[in-house]
Amino acid sequence: MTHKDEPGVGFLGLGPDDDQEHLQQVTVPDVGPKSGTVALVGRPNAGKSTLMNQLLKEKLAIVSDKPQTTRHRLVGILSEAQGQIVFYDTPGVHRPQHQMNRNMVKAAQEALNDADVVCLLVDVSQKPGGGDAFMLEWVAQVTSPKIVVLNKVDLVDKKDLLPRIAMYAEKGFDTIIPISALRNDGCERVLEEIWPHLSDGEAIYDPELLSIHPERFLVAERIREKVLLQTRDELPFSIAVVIEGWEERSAGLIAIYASILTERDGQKKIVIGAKGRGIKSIGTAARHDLEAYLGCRVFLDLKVRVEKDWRENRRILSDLDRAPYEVER
Ligand SMILES: Nc1nc2c(ncn2[C@@H]2O[C@H](COP(=O)(O)OP(=O)(O)OP(=O)(O)O)[C@@H](O)[C@H]2O)c(=O)[nH]1
Ligand SMILES: [Mg+2]
Repeated sequence: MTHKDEPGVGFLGLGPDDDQEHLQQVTVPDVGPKSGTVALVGRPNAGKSTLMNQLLKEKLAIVSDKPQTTRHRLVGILSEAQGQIVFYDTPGVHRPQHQMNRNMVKAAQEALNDADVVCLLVDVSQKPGGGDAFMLEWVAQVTSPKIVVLNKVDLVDKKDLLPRIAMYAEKGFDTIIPISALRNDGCERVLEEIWPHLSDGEAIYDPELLSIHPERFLVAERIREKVLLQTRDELPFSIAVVIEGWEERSAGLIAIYASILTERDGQKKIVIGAKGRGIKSIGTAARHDLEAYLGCRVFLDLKVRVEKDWRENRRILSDLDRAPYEVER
């Protein structure tokens, strides 16, 4: 992994040349002849990001127990002996109440339309309901090969699983794979089922890449993960993290200046917490994670800023959307 970012200039601290940076690098042996894209879609909290991380054998996507954790299409690249799979981790499909959420559902929709193979994830620990029926209609819009992944089997009895399998079989799905993404149980089978659907073709991205997103975006995401894990009620939905500045102070020390956006003053107070304990604990967790992730010491300056109703603010949303852009293929 390299850290070539310059100190930030824009709202997100993204310099003009940042779109040339693909900083996540992995060492890969010869990559086989197959290639294609796979969209991981489903309702919020189904375990899409957990599964993608397991398949990539790296923590690329952030994960939390709060729904709507993923807000953009996240590209994860797996290059191995059989070929290259480009995964699209997507926001969970839900009824959108804000402009941000409409963007999220649109991002999932676009990934679904773009992908060569669709992987529909279902959380089997939740009773089947209207949301699952909606997802079925949703994936029915595309003609690409589809795989149903029944996730979180560690939380249910086998006898409760069988009717779920039968239900999806009845709907015409040939491939239904029960897994526990959390325990990495059954995930390899997902890959085994994907490969035969992919054609021979050149690798889509440089096989050394794990992802295509700017490192600053991935860092902001990791900070946001810590906020999600340490907040509750409506707060996880109403925060965003922006990188305001990024400075390589010396070899082995990076200073990162980040803001946590909240929608209201009251939310800001909650994030900061009594005597600053909330923000301190978020900052400590984030710093430890970033030091391990970036492989160097990190000075993390975290501030909380109120941006009233930012989830409806197209300018802010467009700045946030600029971060995880995709490289032209
Ligand atoms: N018990 C159990 N928990 C799981 C499993 N897979 C994921 N989880 C948990 O489910 C929660 C949601 O996981 P995510 O991977 O963030 O789910 P997601 O589908 O990406 O969610 P959104 O991004 O909000 O759409 C987290 O707390 C995970 O640890 C599983 O197989 N078993
Ligand atoms: Mg997710």
